[in-house]
Amino acid sequence: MYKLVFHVIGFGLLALQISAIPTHSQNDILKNRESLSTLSAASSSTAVAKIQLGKLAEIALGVTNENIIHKTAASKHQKCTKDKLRVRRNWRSFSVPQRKKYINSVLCLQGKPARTPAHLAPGAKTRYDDYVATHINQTLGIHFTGTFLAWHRYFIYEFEQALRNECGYVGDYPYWDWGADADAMEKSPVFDGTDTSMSGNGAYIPNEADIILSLGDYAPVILPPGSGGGCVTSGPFKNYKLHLGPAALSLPGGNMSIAPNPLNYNPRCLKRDLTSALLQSYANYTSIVSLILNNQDVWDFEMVMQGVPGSGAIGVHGGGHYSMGGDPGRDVYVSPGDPAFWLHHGMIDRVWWIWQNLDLERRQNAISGTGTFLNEPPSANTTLETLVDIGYANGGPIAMKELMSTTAGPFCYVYV
Ligand SMILES: [Cu+2]
Repeated sequence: MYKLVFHVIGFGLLALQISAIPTHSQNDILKNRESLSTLSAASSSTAVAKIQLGKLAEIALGVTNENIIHKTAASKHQKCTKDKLRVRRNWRSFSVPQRKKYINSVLCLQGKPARTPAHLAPGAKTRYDDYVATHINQTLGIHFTGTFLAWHRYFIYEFEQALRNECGYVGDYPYWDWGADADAMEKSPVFDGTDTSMSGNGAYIPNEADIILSLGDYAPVILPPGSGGGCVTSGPFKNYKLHLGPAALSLPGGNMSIAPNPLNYNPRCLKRDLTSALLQSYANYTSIVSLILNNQDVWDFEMVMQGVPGSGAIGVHGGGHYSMGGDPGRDVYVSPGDPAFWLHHGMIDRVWWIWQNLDLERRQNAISGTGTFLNEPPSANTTLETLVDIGYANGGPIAMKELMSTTAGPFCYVYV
């Protein structure tokens, strides 16, 4: 932990010395130092860990702001300046009209025709499906790989661009604060089933069996069923139809549902099985803060986030996905088919952003891993030059190096 404290403070003082524009006062930096000293380890109290996460996010915001001002002063070519900076916000902080505008723009995308040629993905009917098809196609090259974090950063950003450019959305990009829902997902403003949520639980199916996640020769991970299980019955997405998949859908009792061609047209309802116990186990405030504080190396960070195979844990990433449950919540390939996906991955990106900004010098461009799922089959290491491509969803091939900072390359945003 000593290293972390040194680097953050070091960066702050350095910026203060060389920047002509006074941004953060000596007082702010002393305050940061004070708060960092209380951040040497995640508190086992989730209430305290919540405060810790808030402080970490504040530090990340301070570092990002300083950095932009510094880069703007140093180069006329800096594209992301303070006046252009967008904020991404907790769904809880959205007003009712703001929530409705976001939801309407997602519904709009679900009503526009697909760009993916029918011979490539016959089931992709809408612009929304373009994103699901891309994720299905690339799943084995974007999870447990060196591209995982940056690919998903780019993917959700381009989804946001589609909402703005094709559906007139002008609001902020939302994230889902997992920790706040670890006690009762059903009461979450993200999942409460009101017309300002991402729709609610699925219809209750009694006596559901456990979910068994198998991965190669590793011991299976057993997850409890949730409080729903059937089709979503309320909220803005109750009439929404999934068109693609399933590709690897874990069913209660241990079976898996796999369509012969997951890209074929297979219309069906959105199912959910809200499982607060999974957030409680894997994505509570203590788990989030320890993910950020306990992993210095990007390999450890991204593996713990996704759940180290064989450890029995599924990480905050798996915790969020499987807590939605149902279909496609339990299908790694088709997961963007659940409209809550975008808020979940907003939080994933926020956690990465916080982690990066606590030691920018070492973490800004840190990449580890190959181009294939757990390096199976073996492939080359991902580098800053590796190209990622999200197919017909949006945007052309782009190098990893463009995706490492939220205020460089195509990006210009922070989380508040
Ligand atoms: Cu994914």
